[in-house]
Amino acid sequence: MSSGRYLLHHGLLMPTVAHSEESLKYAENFLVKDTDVFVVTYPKSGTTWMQEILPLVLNGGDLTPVQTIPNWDRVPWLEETRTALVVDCLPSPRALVTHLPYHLMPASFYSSKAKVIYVMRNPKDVMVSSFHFHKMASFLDDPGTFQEFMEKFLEGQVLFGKWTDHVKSWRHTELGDRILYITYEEMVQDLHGALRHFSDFLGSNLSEEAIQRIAEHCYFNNMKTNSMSNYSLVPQEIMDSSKSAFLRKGIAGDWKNHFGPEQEVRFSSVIRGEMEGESFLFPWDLE
Ligand code: PPS
Repeated sequence: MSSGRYLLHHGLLMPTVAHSEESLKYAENFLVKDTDVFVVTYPKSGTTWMQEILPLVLNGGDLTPVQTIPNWDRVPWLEETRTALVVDCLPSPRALVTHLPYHLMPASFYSSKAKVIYVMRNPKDVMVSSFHFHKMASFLDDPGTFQEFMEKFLEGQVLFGKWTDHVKSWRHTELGDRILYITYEEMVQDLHGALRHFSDFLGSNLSEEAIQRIAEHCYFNNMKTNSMSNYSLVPQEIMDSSKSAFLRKGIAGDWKNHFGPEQEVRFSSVIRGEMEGESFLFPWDLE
């Protein structure tokens, strides 16, 4: 690991390109409002997609923000350096994303009425997406071979630590009906249905027509062309889309094109072991 590229926050690796001691202090002391909505994800689970969806669900389907504001300023990451700069420009209700585990949220979050949408994705696809991201992002270490990266992923020597710790932390909360769980796979399968869920959960009361319009805009092939969301605004020396696009494939199950049989067995058995005793079901096969 190249030290200048990462910092460690409570044992979790974060890239210094977007995180600093100050931004993490800022996140810790952030004053959460009751009307705030947080999207929570482990990296590569659908964050950018939700940065597109959430403003539209909250504003009734007006495309202006997603056509004019880059995703990182439109729905900023609580823990990143941009938040302090743009927070005063956010419309109400404020929409934020975070990769933080539950216990590292700001103190004011727990006693607030802020709502949370937690998006989970098949960890095999998360790892594949992350592997390609490490190849195209010059601010991250080279991932090495797929096998080497898999071992790092399973050990939690990757951004934001272990996938299993993240999903478990957000399953054991006191949030009750303040949190909605959804999977990337459900969104891929039925985006329209997912949008209806979000609308009901957030009390947005979206019409069928508005949901249809939002869905059309947020389908992978359409969203991929939105320069405010596809990271084409970032210089090529920082993110090289000729190596891999940020919005790469946008499908469920791409892991099947990457994992060999032994890798699949090893990966599944580690994840299964760490999820033992957990009652929640996955919409994918862990075999
Ligand atoms: S990050 O770096 O944590 O913000 O990455 P994140 O946005 O969470 O994850 C990137 C993956 O999400 C896919 N994506 C989408 N899939 C389907 N539909 C839409 N609209 C969409 N937008 C982003 C993106 O392609 C990455 O997955 P992969 O498997 O690499 O394609």
